[in-house]
Amino acid sequence: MLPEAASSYAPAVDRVFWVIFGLSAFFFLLIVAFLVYFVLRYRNNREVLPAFESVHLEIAWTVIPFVLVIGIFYLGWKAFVIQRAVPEQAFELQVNARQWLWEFRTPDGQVSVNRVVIPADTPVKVILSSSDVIHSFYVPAFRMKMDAVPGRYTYAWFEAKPGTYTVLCAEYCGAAHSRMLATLEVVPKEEYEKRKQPSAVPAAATSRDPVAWGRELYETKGCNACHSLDGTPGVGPSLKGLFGHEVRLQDGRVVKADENYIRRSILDPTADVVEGFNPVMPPFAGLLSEEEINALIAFIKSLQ
Ligand code: HEC
Ligand SMILES: [Cu+2]
Repeated sequence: MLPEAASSYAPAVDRVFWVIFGLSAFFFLLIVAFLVYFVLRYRNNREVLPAFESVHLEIAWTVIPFVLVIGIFYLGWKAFVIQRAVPEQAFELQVNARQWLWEFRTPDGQVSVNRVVIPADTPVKVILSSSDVIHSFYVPAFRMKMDAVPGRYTYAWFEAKPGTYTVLCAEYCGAAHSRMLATLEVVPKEEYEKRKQPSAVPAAATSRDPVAWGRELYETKGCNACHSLDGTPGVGPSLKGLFGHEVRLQDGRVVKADENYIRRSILDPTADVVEGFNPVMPPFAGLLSEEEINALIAFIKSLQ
């Protein structure tokens, strides 16, 4: 009755569904059965029944639902935690949503629209962004759904068996989200290595290697005036080894330099000022396209 369960955690999600469904069906039938019984049994009864109290009954109808609800929470929590904890060394699939299509970018440089080939039996981290409005990346066969939100990155992951799966946009608040269909072609690892093709989109900027493009932007946008690549601090901190490390900020917070942090540091530098530096970096909001920001982040990531 449910769609094929094609990701590693789909059975855990289905278990929660069936438990909740089963409990709901059981109590629905029980209540309807009593309802029908009482309606028939007391249909001619005019006398007022004496008041009835039972401490045992009250304890039972408090404790039993409590145990059931906590049980549902426990199962749901277990499935949720698996979905949020991305395994190390995952294959990073960048997905950018736009009115009205999905743009995919794989670590080996494939760029494509509405169709992507990815390896099977490999943890795949989906890093979502949006160029315009909120979209929602939904793969029913994986039991996976995550919003793509303009101005930030969100993530989800899956490990799928080989097959061809449909991606839907589950954000139904605009004209054509429901037509944003894409296909994930999950193929065995060896076949993936063979099928890796150069970009399917010939368009100028989008098919460029993001790391090389990011390096070029680092120079043309003047980042090199303040940021070195060799670890020596200048006007600003060196970008070498930044990604994935912890950064101590002026206001005492310690944050992890992930994609969102780097994005914010570029677009709105005074939001997180690095300890020991003056807030002199100009904000780049509005000066870089979404693709350029992604390229700069890919470049900074490569500086390990
Ligand atoms: C005028 C000098 C200047 C320019 C130009 C500049 N920055 Fe900065 N940048 C800084 C300073 C100073 C800081 C540290 C203070 C802060 O966090 O605002 C910083 C912080 C950062 C950080 C956070 C670093 C960390 O260690 O946490 C990143 C990432 C960054 N800049 C990227 C860029 C990129 C990409 C560009 C080019 C598009 C750029 N910067 C251009 C001066 C500059
Ligand atoms: Cu959409």
